[in-house]
Amino acid sequence: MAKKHTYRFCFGPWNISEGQDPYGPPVRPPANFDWKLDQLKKLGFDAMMFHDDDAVPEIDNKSEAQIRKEAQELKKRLDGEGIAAEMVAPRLWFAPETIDGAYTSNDTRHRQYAIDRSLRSIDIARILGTDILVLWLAREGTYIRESKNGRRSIELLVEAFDKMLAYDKQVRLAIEPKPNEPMDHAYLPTIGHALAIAQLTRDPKRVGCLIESAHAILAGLDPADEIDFAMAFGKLWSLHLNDQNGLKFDQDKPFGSTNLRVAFNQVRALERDGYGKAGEYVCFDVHPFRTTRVEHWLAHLNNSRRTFLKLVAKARTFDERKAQQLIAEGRSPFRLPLRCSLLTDR
Ligand code: XUL
Ligand code: MN
Repeated sequence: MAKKHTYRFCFGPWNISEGQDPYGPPVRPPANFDWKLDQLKKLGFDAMMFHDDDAVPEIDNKSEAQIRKEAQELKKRLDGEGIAAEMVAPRLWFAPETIDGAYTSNDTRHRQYAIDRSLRSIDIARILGTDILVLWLAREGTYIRESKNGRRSIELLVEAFDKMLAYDKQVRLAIEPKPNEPMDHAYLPTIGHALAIAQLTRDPKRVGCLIESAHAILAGLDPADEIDFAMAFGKLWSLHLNDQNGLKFDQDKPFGSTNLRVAFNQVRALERDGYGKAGEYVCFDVHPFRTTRVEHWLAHLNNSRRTFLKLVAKARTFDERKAQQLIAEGRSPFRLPLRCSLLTDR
C-alpha cells in the first residue's frame, strides 16, 4: 500500500449493480440507495457520483421547487454521513425524448427537454456542493449517418454547452467521451474531440473532460496517453478507472483486472501529472461480474482501490534512473514494470 497517498475515492450507486444485461434479468436482489450509501461509507470511500435521477428519483415528474427540496434533503444526509458529492450527470439516454439524441436530436422539443434537464442537473449539483457536471453524450450520434447533419450536430452541442455555461457562472462541464455504444459512432469519441469542442464554447476554460479507461480502450487508445494529453491542458477534472478486454461492448471491469501494465501506466501518468492535487477524485466506474455472488457484491470496488494503491506504490518505486540509463543506451525499459510487478509483491 502507498502509505502517504493523497488520493480520494468515489463510485456511483450504479456501480453496485444487480447483474442485468441486454440478454438477461438481474441476478442479485434489488438494493436501494440508502443501502448503497451505507456500503460506500463502510468501504471508506470519500464521495459519491450522482446521475440527476440518482439524486432526485423520477425527476421528470417533479417541479423545479420539488427537485431543489429533494436535493437539499439529500445534501443534509450526505453532510450527516460525511460523504461528498463528486459530480452530477444528466441521464439523457433513458427518456422517450432522447431516443434519437438529446442535444443533437432533430426535434426542437426534444433538444429543449435535454437542455432543461441539464439545467436542473446543474441546480442539483450546486445544492450538493459540486461544480462538476459530467456529460456522457450517450445518444449524440446516429445509427444512420444520413439522418443527421454532422456539422450541425457540433453546432447544436456547442449551443447546449453555452446555455449551461451561461446559466451558472461556476459550473464546469466534464465531457466523458466514448466512441461507441449505444451509438455505433459518437460525435465526441475521444479526449481530443472533447477538448477541441471546448474551444468553440463561450468559456473554454470551463469545459474539460473525464477519462474512462474502458472508453479510451474502445477508441483504440492507451488511456495513459489520454490522461497525459488532458492533463497537459489542465483539463482532467474527473476519472473513471476500470478495465476492458479488447474492442467489444463496454465491460466496466475492475481496475487492473485485464491488463495490469495498462493500469500501471495510467497510475504512473496520474502520479507524474499530479492528479488529485486540485481536489479531483479517483472514481471507479466498475461493475461486479454477472456471476458475482451476493456475499462478494462489493469486492470489485475494494479490489479496484486496492490495485490502484498498490500501483501507486509501484509507480513511486519505479526505477526511473535505470529507465533513463536504458533509454540513453538506446534500449527499451520494457521489463522494468515487470520487475515491480504485483506478482512479486508478497
Ligand atoms: C457509460 C458511463 C456512464 C457515465 C456516467 O459508459 O461510463 O456510467 O460514467 O453517466
Ligand atoms: Mn463512466
